Amino acid sequence: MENICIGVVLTVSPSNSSTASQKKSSPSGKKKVILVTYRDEFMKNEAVGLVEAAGYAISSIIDQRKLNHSQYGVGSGKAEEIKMLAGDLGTQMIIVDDRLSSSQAHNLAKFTHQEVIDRERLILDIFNSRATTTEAKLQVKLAELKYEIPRAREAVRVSLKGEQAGFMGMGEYAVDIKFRALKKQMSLITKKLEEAKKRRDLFRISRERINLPIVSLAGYTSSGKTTLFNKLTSESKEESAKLFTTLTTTTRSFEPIRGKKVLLSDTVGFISRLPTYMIEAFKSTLEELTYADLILLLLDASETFEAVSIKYSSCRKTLDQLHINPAKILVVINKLDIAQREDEEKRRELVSDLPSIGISSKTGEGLRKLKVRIADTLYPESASSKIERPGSELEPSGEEAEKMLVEPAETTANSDPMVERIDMSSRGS
Ligand SMILES: Nc1nc2c(ncn2[C@@H]2O[C@H](COP(=O)(O)OP(=O)(O)OP(=O)(O)O)[C@@H](O)[C@H]2O)c(=O)[nH]1
Ligand SMILES: [Mg+2]
Repeated sequence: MENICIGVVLTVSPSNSSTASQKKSSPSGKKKVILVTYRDEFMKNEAVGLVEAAGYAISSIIDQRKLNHSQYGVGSGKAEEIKMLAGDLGTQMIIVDDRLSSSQAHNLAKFTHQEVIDRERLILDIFNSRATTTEAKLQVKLAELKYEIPRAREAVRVSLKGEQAGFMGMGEYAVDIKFRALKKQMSLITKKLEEAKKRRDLFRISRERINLPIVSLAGYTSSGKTTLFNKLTSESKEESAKLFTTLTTTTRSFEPIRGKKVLLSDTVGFISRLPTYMIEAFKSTLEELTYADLILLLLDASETFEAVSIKYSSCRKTLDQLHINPAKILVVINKLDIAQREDEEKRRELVSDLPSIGISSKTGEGLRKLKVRIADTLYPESASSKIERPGSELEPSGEEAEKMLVEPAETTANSDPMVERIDMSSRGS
């Protein structure tokens, strides 16, 4: 997962804007962008999904074999082509589907007169728009700072060498102050996140007091985790084809089989080519997975076998990074109602090292079997000993148990003045 990029920092604004007469937004009011991605179908599709999730309208897609040319990321001939295209289409932004250095982004923005962002900035934008709880907001801010600081350093270095106009138009003294402020924000956020982690730990301990087994949903973004969660717990959390719909963990209890109660957690989805610092920033959320007794790893069977295969290995890698014991994983092949039936055999082969089960969270196909599987795995003892896991004498009453399930992080970010005070607006400034 960490095998890739780390994008550009200072999101760079164009030095002057292109023809004022052209419409900068699509009929739907969305910002018009040019997406520069790879020729690989999987990467291209994923990039399109990310851009759409961020709420931009793609005016044109340019695919390239390489995006690591030193001056602009793309080659100079391609940069020229993009500049013309941007003028013709009246776009506002170029999104490059990889990591760009600060100077690459700056050069491309200056040359094309477009705002330029890279893949990581795009993901951060999506996270930003999705984060609703204090903890999620703080996690995103931390990831943003980790993204910004090294790039700001690079921008200063280049600026001092006289190769690039001053860092955000600032003098050296102002730059120094800005850096100190960024660092201070980072340590404040880290402290806040540690406090949130403590609250999360307390919450976990209270869950342990309930002494119910924990089932966690894991899987690539959009694999259907929340749809399954809602189906099993009768909840109504947001489900959407957009990537990264869920950013915070929700836990609810349900009975897969009468009398055999378990806790079910829905959490943030995975994506490939995510840099380590982003995983780090979301660590406490992802760590929830490490406490699960059973992990349902969802795969989206409606996708091509190539996509299923890439996503599966990406998820396994992430679970490995979190030191999850594979013996706890049950692979759930979801969306059977719209599955690529001809790939069934290959899919089974792909996941053959782990137990697996096929379902449709939408139609309910296979859900009974899944529930029995969950109950059998978590309550292997005979039916008569159902709820009596070790220490169950501590088990609180049903009502008390439900109270303990109120997430610690479910406050809105607005209730935390700290989040409001954070200013990351180097973008476009
Ligand atoms: N046809 C069909 N669609 C499904 C099924 N399960 C989920 N979906 C759709 O897939 C899309 C993604 O579902 P979500 O439940 O939001 O996916 P998620 O894994 O929670 O995604 P993130 O929160 O982004 O990580 C939604 O449009 C769902 O309606 C299924 O079994 N069949
Ligand atoms: Mg979700």
